[in-house]
Amino acid sequence: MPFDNYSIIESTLREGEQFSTAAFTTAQKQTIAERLDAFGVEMIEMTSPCASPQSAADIRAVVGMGLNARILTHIRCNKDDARQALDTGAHGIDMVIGTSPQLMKHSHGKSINQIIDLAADVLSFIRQQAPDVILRFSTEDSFRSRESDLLRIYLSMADLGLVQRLGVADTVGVATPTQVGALVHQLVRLTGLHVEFHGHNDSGCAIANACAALEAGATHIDTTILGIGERNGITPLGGLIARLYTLNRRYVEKYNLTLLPQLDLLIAETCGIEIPFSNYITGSSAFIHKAGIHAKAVLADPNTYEILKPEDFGLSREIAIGHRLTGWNAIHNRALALGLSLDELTIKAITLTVKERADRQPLSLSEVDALLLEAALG
Ligand code: HCA
Ligand code: CU
Repeated sequence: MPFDNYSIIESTLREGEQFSTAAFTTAQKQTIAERLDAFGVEMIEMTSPCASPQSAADIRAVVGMGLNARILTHIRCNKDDARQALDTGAHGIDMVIGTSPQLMKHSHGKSINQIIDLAADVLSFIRQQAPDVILRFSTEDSFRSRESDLLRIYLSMADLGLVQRLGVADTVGVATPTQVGALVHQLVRLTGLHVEFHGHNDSGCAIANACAALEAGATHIDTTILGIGERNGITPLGGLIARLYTLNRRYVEKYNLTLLPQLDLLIAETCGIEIPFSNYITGSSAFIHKAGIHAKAVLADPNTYEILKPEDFGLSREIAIGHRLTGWNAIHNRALALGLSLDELTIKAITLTVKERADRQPLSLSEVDALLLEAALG
């Protein structure tokens, strides 16, 4: 069953560090790792030790925390990077090399045959040094690579028997769910290895693509908190959770969902950004119901207009009532919440007053409350 046995590779501390305003201190990385671990992600990916001296020290610091999540680091395809990664004591090493014509020309200048030989050499070296390290091989820009090149490379890597996982990366956010499903399905069928999907969000498909990857048999999905990463980022953790929850809440039961709002807030604060109003689950308007017709139905049964239950995430819904689209059911409900028993005619008259005043300017909740109290006091 595609959604019953998947893991999240949380890459806020790797891909996320590539976000324009991210620059995490060691203490911040430890806090982020600790909260991700409490949330329940299975793996945490950290920036390459080759990036800077602090990056290498930070991997050691996070490995030293003894979390349940496995700590992975990320390297280019060369022995020096591999050596430095091994020195950090990380539980896993994610190796990547560009395979699109664009990256072969401008990134490393190697042919497909050279890529295969080099990758085999580096992976064998790592395996000799660390028989137990979790190893992944990934192609960068998989969806602009020639399919025949990809299959040659992945099959060669699988035949070596050195890696547990193959990764596909939609590096520029160009892939569609159908394309992702087709490639993942081929790799699962041809290699029998675990398959990871890493998808950028340039054209808005990152969550749909991650879901398509899982449907096709992928076992690992890369996410970052709020989706931060290069350019406009990758599959957001909260968005993936929302997507899977709406398919079947059972698929996300293994995670501590009530910790999600804190995670989003932590990253927003650390990166000096706002949580977008439209964000999945934690956006400021995610659980606000406004139009009278919606409010009436939600008050009767939230399921009418809510596919996610706010209380499952430690949040609550709000019925907005001080505007021209308001309805008397919502105003009546507010009166009851204030402990006021007003008859239907009075409630309808107050509703009309709210609408007339809101045509000039929306009312705050306390302004609506004042109208209700005034009417109750007679
Ligand atoms: C990068 C590119 C990468 C790698 C993904 C992966 C991408 O910044 O190194 O290793 O799975 O999007 O291709 O993030
Ligand atoms: Cu990426």
